[in-house]
Amino acid sequence: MAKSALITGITGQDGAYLAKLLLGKGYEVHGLIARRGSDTLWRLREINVLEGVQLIDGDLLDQGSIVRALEKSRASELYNLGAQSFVATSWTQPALTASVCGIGALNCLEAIRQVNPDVRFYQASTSEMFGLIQAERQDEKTPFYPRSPYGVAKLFAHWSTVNYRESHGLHASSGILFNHESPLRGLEFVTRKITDAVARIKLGKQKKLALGNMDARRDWGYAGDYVEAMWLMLQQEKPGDYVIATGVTTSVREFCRLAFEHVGLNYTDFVEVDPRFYRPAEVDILLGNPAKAREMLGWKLKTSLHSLVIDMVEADLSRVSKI
Ligand code: G4F
Repeated sequence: MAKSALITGITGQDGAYLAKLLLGKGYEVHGLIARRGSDTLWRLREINVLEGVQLIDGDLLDQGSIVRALEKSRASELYNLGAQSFVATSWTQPALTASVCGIGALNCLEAIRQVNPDVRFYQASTSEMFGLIQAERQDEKTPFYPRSPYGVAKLFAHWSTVNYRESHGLHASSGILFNHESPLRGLEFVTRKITDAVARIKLGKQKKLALGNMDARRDWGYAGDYVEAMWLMLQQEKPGDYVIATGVTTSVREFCRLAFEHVGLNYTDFVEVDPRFYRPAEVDILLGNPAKAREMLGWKLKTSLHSLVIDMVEADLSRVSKI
């Protein structure tokens, strides 16, 4: 019988790639979907997985709907990717962020306990929990110091996952994923904001690009590579926490340079700094050490930042040219 998986946040970037990966492995894939947005399904459509997945109405804030989704899907794996994932918004909507990112994870863990404690659980933890970094390269042992309401909420979810593993013996794992991007990234995130602007500027549809802190540095990988790590975590005999990262850190400025350079432009001619995009507290630099994932999961990074930038710019050129 085919294995069944339930994904919260299936309409997001990671949800779409994970759905594709699991369908390719012969899983029955179910997605919990809160039908709030206007076209929340575009990513699933774009990578041709919409037809293959089964969508179940429900909300992370409503534990009963997670219970029903687990019963209906008979899932043996639950991937909790649902979130208010835009860090900047977490300062203007801190309580919503805490509920969705924090209580949402707790609701999943409780639902598993209620329906079937053998269901394996993946929690989408994040490098944002390291915030004001306490070590030059962050790994599973680095102390956390979140700098945003989002980071604080995710830390609650992370420790809840550890706690349910230790208190109730659940097979609950946390992937501490560093930033991961793709052509399916939302336009509010800096990488996609840049590649979309590069395409519009190149095609004469935009003149300037306004950014915030261009000196911030991130460890950027490709989302398609990272969802494989999620799956690998749930295939291990024992649950655990794993850092997933590239081990390379790059500034927003350098990302801009690479993206503009790909279309033969110089970013300094188009990019302006606008303090409106500064954050009340910044995470200046992130740099992960994925050694444990490499050793224990056999996880391998396949995509370089340079080829990721090119893929994103090319995808946006193709999209913008059709508008
Ligand atoms: O692309 P960002 O908005 O991503 P951020 O805040 O690092 O968060 C992402 O990665 C986390 C993992 O560490 C996830 F947990 C989270 O859900 C999300 O996926 O911003 C990246 C950096 C920041 O330092 C920001 O201040 O880029 C800087 N930045 C500079 N100008 C900008 C802009 N960010 C955005 N979004 N827009 C700007 O104009």
